[in-house]
Amino acid sequence: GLISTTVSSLEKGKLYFFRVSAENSVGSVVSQNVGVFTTQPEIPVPGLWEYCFNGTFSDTNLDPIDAGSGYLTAGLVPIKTTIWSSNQNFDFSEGAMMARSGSQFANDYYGMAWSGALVVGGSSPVTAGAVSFGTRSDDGSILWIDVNRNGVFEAGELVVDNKGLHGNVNRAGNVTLADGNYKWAAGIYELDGGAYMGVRWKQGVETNYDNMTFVNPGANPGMFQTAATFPTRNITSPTTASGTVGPPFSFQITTNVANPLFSAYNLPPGLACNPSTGAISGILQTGGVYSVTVAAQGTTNTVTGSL
Ligand SMILES: [Ca+2]
Ligand SMILES: [Ca+2]
Ligand SMILES: [Ca+2]
Repeated sequence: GLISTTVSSLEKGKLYFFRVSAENSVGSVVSQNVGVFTTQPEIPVPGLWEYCFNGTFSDTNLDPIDAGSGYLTAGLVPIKTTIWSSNQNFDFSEGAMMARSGSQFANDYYGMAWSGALVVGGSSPVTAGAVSFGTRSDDGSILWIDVNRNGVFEAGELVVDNKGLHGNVNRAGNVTLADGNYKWAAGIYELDGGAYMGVRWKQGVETNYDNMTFVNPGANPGMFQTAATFPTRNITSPTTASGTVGPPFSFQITTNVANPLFSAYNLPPGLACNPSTGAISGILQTGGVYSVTVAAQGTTNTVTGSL
């Protein structure tokens, strides 16, 4: 019969599988074929995601910010998440940060993070070439840019390293970027005592935070969007293949997804897919028509195709 169900908590841009089962008083059966689908990536809007965290945090929540115990992993649940797109300088006193949390954290033991994508070129005030960023913070702060656009922040992409327990300290860094959009994130934690977080930027190479201007997603339309977008990717191999029972069968899955992990579902008996090469091979055991789903998972794209 026709059935429907609602599944929540799915993540963006991921590959999911399902089977259906039916049961009665005699027993149950589970569908032989696996259903495969991918969720859509986030559709960006102007601004930056802003997250407030309540608790005792340290450098490990900033470095790396999207892995391990970092703020932007599934392991930490923010007490408040908003999209910041108002005309307001990135110039937050302790009182300002407490207000942004809706007074959900007190004056000590909290953290904040901001994520989205920096847009270079087009209508953005940021143009291709060297771009500098700086933070002034009490306590530690960082600023990451996914310079190589592979969807994750890596060691060489920590643009501003202002970590550590300290009073107000200025730090700056710079990167060279081409036109496009780049995953961008900043974060701070406050242990106790005073607190402040400021983020500034300037086109070109600038090593002095005081010579830069405040980041302001509202006053610089086009500078930030809430998520990075990556070129559309797909499975590029043929959608049909035929073989005969007996002799070895082989088929190559191809894709323009970078660093793909391949998989194939509902293959005829006797065939298997090599996850690293995308080669489907084996000996066909019975004749018939099979509907196979092939998939390629990369860091920024997950795509499926029919075979
Ligand atoms: Ca404080
Ligand atoms: Ca990267
Ligand atoms: Ca402090």
